[in-house]
Amino acid sequence: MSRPIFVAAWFSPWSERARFALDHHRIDYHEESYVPLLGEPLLRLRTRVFRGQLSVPVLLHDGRVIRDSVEIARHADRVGTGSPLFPASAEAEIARYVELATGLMEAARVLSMPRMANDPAVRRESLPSFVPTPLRSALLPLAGLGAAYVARKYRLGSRDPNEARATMRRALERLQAELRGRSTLLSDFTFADIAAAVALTAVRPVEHPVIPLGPGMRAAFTDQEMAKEFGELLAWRDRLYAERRSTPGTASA
Ligand SMILES: N[C@@H](CCC(=O)N[C@@H](CS)C(=O)NCC(=O)O)C(=O)O
Repeated sequence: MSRPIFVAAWFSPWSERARFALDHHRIDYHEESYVPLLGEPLLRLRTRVFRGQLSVPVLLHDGRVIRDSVEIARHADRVGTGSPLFPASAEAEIARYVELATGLMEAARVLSMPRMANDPAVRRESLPSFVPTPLRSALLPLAGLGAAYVARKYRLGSRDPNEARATMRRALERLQAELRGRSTLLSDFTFADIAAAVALTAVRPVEHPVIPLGPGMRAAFTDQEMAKEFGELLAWRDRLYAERRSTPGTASA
């Protein structure tokens, strides 16, 4: 097996849920940091996708191009050595949780992107680590353009922030009710747990070396009110990360 290349936005929950699955399966991959807007032409060339939307994460492996976080996790299940994340007996339930978690992340993006875009300190923190310190200030306008580009691409401006908060709250209530104090959503640890745990970034990011967020990014992703209300869910997520999240694929922040 050749070494997969994982193209990811270091702090993005979509990238982290695929990275979590790759690491669970102890896959030795090389992560490349994607910068919105600037990185797109090269990614289009490498994936041979010249039309339509292209997002990250993307996994390039043995001539295959896998362009979706859940599909990357499924690929990890096929080639990796960890316990299965998509056991056949739980397919439908996992799909339901992935939908719930993705809806939560999409609603949260409506609220967090403007917080990121409007704060220069946060934009500076969002630049990947390969950008040297002396260049970071010069690249701030570019980070701003990138944030505006993502906001346009996902039509975030046309979404009602109150509606987004209501969607988030409904998803969190369902997760809390369905977890019922257990350690996993289904009888075993599956991708449902990864999807739900990572989606909780939208309420308050986990403190773990794989996502080394600075204080500005952490604040931009945090919703104080919901963090208080759903403390039980966050405590579950923190335990899950402490027990299950290995660190080989530490995001290159
Ligand atoms: N279906 C995709 C969606 C991924 C997605 O929304 N990615 C966003 C994360 S913020 C992205 O790539 N944004 C940067 C861009 O689109 O240029 C998946 O699950 O992998």
